[in-house]
Amino acid sequence: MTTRTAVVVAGAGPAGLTLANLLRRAGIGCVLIEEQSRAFVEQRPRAGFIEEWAVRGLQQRGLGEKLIASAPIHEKFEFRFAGRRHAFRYADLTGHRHYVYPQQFLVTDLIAQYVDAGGDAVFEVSDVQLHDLTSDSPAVTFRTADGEHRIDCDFVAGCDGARGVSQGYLPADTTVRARHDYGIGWLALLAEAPPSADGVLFGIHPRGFAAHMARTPTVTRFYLQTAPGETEADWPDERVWRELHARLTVPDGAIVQGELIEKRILDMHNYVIEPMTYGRLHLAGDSAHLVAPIAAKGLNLALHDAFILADAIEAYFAGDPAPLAGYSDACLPLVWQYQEFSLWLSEVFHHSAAETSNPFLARIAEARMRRLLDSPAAAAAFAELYIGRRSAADL
Ligand code: RFL
Repeated sequence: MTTRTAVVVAGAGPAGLTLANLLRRAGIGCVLIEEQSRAFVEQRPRAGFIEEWAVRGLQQRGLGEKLIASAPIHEKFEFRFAGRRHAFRYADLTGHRHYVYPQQFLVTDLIAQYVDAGGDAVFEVSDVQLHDLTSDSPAVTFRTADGEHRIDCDFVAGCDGARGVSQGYLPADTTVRARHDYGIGWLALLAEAPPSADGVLFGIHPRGFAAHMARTPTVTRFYLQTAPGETEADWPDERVWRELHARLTVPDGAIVQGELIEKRILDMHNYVIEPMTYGRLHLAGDSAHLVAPIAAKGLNLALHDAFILADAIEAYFAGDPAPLAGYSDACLPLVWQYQEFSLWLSEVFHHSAAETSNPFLARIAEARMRRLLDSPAAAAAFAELYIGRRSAADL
């Protein structure tokens, strides 16, 4: 099968689905291709925290109704540090909140809005290849159970995440691949347990960092900092709960246990690919920049890219190529702000565990924590970065 469309969007994650919906609504031809099945991506758990500006951005574009109607709103979190609870009310400091909406719910909503309204999507594709990206008419080839396919197009949107093929098409000699490894892992856990608190708990502890994040009334996410090289096999359930209790429990704050339904080691690293564009290929979301989930920023950046790319492609077809030429430059400042915040926050979260190996770093982390808790100015600056506050004019 050979077809032609304006834009081939590779990847049905938040970036690709948002972009595909916006292009379809703008009357721009678009085919969305996805390596996994629809059922798989609709159930894949990942993010949960979406910043208010991103939710408003979806809402303004007619994509956030279900999220707004059902997502709980979070206005504060709690540090558990030095054996005490320290509430941190960032909404009071910024006027902005988080919406807690599991990523698979957002993906499900966006697929329904796109496919049910007649959007063209092909799931379970394999052997995706991009062609002639520096010509006026690039193409994407792929295979499905029905055979080989080729789609000629004007642009390719590489929204295929950190393990996709798109980023591999950016040439080595003109592309900067900036990467940072944190040298630690996180054990990402989902437990069939009600939340132990009404918000997020960050446990800063000499045994290592731990976190609790309410997801739904029956499922809670936890994270545990792990040593380099550890695997899931090093973390039997009994050790998981022992460490969660040790790192998060304070005298008036216990942790509710449940059955562990996900247990996955995440290697903590970040990268940014610059520029995010090569010829007629534009990367968006994790394919262009990965932010370890330390500060819960990746999904928010994926939406930010998708909003900018959709507007730029729409402008291009309306006769103004400048926004598309400036797409990468428009995205990268926020990407680097969020990367910097993640790195800073990582040192606060993880360096307490260096008590024996590097007491200097452990004391620096403690000094930062105390400044955050004692100085209103430091707290305000932190809150603004944590909520990623952006003005409505930026959307
Ligand atoms: P995705 O979501 O990875 O989607 C890419 C899609 O592309 C498909 N694909 C292909 N399709 C076609 N052809 C190919 N060759 C393909 N190769 C791959 C994949 O199957 C997939 O469906 O990327 P996108 O859209 O850029 O979205 C990024 C977000 O998924 C990611 O940044 C967040 O999940 C990060 N993240 C968080 N971000 C937040 O903003 N807030 C959070 O609370 C938060 N929590 C998290 C997170 C990431 C986590 N993990 C799994 C690393 C919690 C965790 C545990």
